Amino acid sequence: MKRLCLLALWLLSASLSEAQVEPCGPVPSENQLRWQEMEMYAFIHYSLNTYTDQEWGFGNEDLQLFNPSDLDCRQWARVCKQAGMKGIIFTAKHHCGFCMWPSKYTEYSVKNTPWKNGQGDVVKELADACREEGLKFAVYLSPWDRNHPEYGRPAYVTYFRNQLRELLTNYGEIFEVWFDGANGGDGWYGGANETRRIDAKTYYGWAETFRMIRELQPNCVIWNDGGDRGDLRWVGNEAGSVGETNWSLLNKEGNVTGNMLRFGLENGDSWVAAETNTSIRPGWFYHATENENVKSLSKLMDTYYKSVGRNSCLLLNFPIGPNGRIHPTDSLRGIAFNKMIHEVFKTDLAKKAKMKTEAGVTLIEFKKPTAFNRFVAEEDIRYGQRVKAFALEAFVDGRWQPLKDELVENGSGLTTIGHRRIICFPTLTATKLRFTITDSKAAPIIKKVGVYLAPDISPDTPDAGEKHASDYYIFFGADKMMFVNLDHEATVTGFRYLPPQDSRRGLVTHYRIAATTDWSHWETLGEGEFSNVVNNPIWQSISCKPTRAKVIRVEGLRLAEGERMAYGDVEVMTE
Ligand code: FUL
Repeated sequence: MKRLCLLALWLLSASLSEAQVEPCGPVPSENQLRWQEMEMYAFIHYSLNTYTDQEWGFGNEDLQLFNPSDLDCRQWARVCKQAGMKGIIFTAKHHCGFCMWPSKYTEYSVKNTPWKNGQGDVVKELADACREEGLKFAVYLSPWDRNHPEYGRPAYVTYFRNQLRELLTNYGEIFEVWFDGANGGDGWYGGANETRRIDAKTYYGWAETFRMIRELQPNCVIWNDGGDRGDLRWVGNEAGSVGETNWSLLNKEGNVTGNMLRFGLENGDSWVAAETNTSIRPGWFYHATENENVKSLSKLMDTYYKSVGRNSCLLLNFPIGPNGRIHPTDSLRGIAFNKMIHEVFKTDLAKKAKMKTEAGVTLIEFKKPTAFNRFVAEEDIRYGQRVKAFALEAFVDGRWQPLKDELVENGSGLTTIGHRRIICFPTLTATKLRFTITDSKAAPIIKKVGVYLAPDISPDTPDAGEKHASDYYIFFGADKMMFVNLDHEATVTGFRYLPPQDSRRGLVTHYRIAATTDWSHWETLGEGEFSNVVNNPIWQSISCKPTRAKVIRVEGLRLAEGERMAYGDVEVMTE
């Protein structure tokens, strides 16, 4: 194994004066460093969609629908805090254009709803609640606005900036602004009811908007997807994972490919760290049909390892229900999640061991055979991200055994480190652990290594919700098409569908199911009718010939009622 000869910086950075350390490549700004330290913060999706059971409103939804009986932003803030979130990003305006604050630039806002007789301001209530709980506050302002008559023309950009100015001046410190890149084209647009295309790079005039943000909120980071490069980047999916190789770099100019979002760019010229966004449920907005599908504790831990554990921050969404509160299942799960993170990382076994570092090799010698299954390393990213690859070996039964990241399918997964890297492997009992940096852009500056023993999560773990559907990542490609993404490629022998239990809406009566390993070749697993399912909505089972699959596509060819298919649970049978 190639070992790098490292400078004395290794683990000793604290004893060197900062002036002696030369940065390597781009380094994070103060704002980006502060942001990285947050590690986890919440998204809250709440809008008129909550009352129409939609993910994307068209822009003509009736304002009378917004009248929550029990809206309580303090409950949101308390839950998020107990779930370990350091702040909240709120959908002040989603694509439908409805404003959760009484903007003076539009009539399409809370001020014309029955809620509090039009006197309410959800943004203010939440900003205040966050401050009371010691959380930071941030806003999601959708550039795409399907309500505004001028969308697509210059007047809308002025409107958008006016709204942003309201949000950045009236609600205290804002830690992040979130500009979604979605622009599906069609919308109500003040009654025009048409499709409008814009060029996201030129239309919004981002440079001027960014200048305004820097001036009004100098400590704020910008997340921008689709226009000028912001401070943070999307990871290319909403499933909750960034690449195991994750450089916090991109080029300032030029197109960003899916791979660049996922892995960053090793030699990028700008620091653009990865923010991993995902929802605690399949959807971003609340749907009663998903109450049984809140992600399980093990799925959330997997998300944590694949985001915070891969040099990213985790932005975890909690939808608000029609009553104006976070659903109890989501809050209990969120709290269980935070508890589990504390449980896993409460005892650093390396602290009780003898640790020495020489020529880039750190040897941890335990006093007695010690069981562990997690390894953590952290670079001091103030001086740039340096490590390209490393090795981990455990001394078990008298010989060195190489370890790999069990959450990575191809290769060992032992590549970049950055702010924090967590490596998961099956529990082993060893007397020594060896951590060797094998490739690095410059002398690595490692500020911490740690070794931990994570407890098992079982269906008996309180509030863990360990059951079928929550183990898969499920999402909708269209109203009548859902995808079930398996963690690993597997041989599928059947599929089970539990209809929604409390309503016929979305219940699938006729189905078609297909499988793929590569998203391009689909193998049909079955097509037909779930007989008597309306009267008796029990588990429906379909067997198929053994087929390799990574993703299952389920089409609801006919529904008992409604336009959007729904499910109570699903299960994929594998060999
Ligand atoms: C997406 C949006 O289109 C979704 O509705 C949601 O807000 C998510 C966080 O970003 O791209």
